[in-house]
Amino acid sequence: MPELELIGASPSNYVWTCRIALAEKGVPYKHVSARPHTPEVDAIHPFGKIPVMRHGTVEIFESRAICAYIDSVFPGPKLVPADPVEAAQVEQWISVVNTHVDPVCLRQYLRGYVFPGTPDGSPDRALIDAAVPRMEGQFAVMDRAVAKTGHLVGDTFTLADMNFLPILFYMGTRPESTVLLQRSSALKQYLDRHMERKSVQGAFPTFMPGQAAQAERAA
Ligand SMILES: N[C@@H](CCC(=O)N[C@@H](CS)C(=O)NCC(=O)O)C(=O)O
Repeated sequence: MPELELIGASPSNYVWTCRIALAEKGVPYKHVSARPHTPEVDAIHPFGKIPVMRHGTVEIFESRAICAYIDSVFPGPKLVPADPVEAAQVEQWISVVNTHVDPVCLRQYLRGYVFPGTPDGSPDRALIDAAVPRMEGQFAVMDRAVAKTGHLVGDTFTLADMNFLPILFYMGTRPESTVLLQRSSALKQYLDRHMERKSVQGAFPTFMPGQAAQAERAA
């Protein structure tokens, strides 16, 4: 079988999710670091987003599709349980994480710190302050979701957890979200526990979001 290539810079939560999935399945792969809208990414994703994947002649874009491919083509533990109810619950949480949590916690709140777009590069307080009340509600929902078993679905580490964990990690890197995490005891325990996983550590970002952009601005 040809070697699988996962293309995308490691700080991306979606790249991180796919790399956790590859490690959980035990699939050897080549990680090619590339930013959104660069030629190697644009060659596969019609909107230039990361991650994208190449496996021989197969090219796939969108993290959920990449993980579906990995789960069905390779042997190893299933990323999505075979049980139909649990499988639907995994999709339900992936959808909530990607359509509710990611847009507020990362695209709005974290972005207010790392890509503020302010003249002097200082945090965009209006963006951040508008996100925090919405995050409070989301943290409460997610805290309840993991309280019973320490997982989003059943009592195993599924693709739903793989989607959520990178976002939650970034929430521990900024002040307001750290306060929310400290108040959400089940969520905090969930984060601390699963950050220890080999698959999660092995794909840990080699730099933090915004760092390269800041370095470029300074140069
Ligand atoms: N729905 C996509 C989202 C991917 C995505 O938004 N990736 C970000 C990096 S975390 C990106 O490429 N952003 C550049 C852009 O939106 O133009 C997926 O699941 O793969």
